[in-house]
Amino acid sequence: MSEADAILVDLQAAEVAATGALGAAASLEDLRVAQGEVLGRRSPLARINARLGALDAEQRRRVGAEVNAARQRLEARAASRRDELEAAGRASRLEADRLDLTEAALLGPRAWVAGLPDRGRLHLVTQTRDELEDIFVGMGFGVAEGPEAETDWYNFEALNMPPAHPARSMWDTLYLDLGEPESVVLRTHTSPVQIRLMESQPPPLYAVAPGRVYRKETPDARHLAVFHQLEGLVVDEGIGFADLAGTIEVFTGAFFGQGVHSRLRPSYFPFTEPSAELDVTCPVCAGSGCRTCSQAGWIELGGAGMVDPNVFSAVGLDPERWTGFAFGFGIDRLAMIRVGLGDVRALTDNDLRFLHQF
Ligand code: FA5
Repeated sequence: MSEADAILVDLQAAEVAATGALGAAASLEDLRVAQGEVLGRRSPLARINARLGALDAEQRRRVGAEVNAARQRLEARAASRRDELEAAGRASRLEADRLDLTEAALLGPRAWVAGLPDRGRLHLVTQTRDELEDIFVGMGFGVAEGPEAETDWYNFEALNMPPAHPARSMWDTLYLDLGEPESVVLRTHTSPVQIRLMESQPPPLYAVAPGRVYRKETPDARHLAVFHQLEGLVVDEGIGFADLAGTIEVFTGAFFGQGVHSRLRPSYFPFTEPSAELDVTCPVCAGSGCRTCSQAGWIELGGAGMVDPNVFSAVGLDPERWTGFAFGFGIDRLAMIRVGLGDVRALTDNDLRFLHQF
């Protein structure tokens, strides 16, 4: 057999062995080693290449082309094996990351207490907001929302507080660095939604608007800097103070249960006239006086009153024709009272031992 033929026989054997070695690589690392062995400088292929020097020019060209073709086939096989191994790696990583949610769902809400995974729940404040919405929807109210970043007009001016009005200091305001200085605020209450409601639809209006509000306050046992309010607004013909008092009383019974009553105390808000502070019987002591209510028997929930004629004028409604009432109370405060919580900050501490009780 000529040397050229001998080389071709060896080449064929080397290619078969090399193809097998590449296909047998079980990992990317295996493949890297196998590639070095079958295509590297000390590989059978490299030794075959070295033998080409002994051939004459014509044979060298012919056999050399065969060696190159074999090398290209082996490189292609190495690349396809790499693709296979990478795809398998991705599939097994995905499989390992899979979350089996069925088990947690089956374990139920008390699972956490037993140290088992738990399916989670809504925050107490969210549960309270949902329940408030349900109660008012049951009384025929719609549910509205407004933006948390408000212009000075909605948060103050349209609510009968022109620039520099002293009542603005009732709310410690956080301003956003947007537009003219002090023109955009983080809303200090949900009352601006009253304006948005009256601007966007004609009376009669019966709506509540729950949402987050912001004040520049240092949190303490009864105050948060970010908390939630529920605004209520009714605008219709012939609405009087008794409608306000009746609505609040029905709501109080529905939320706290029979035995808890409401009362309205004279107060001042620029956007209502007359205005009232809204209290409910302390549900902890049923009105006899305890620590929660500072011995008063009553707990303050929010403010309320008849919509001021200036507010109607600001939104272009005729105060001679339309009358209405508005109220606004703290959702966190309501949740706190109902579960007998001594410190409102527990709602934002994110201590799971606390949150899992509700
Ligand atoms: C207002 O914010 C008025 N917009 C309420 C209103 C609406 C009056 C419509 C008339 C007509 P006030 O600042 O008092 O009023 O807040 C209302 C309620 O929000 C409070 O009674 C309390 O329940 C809750 N609240 C106020 N500040 C905080 C705070 N820092 N942390 C938690 N709750 C608060």
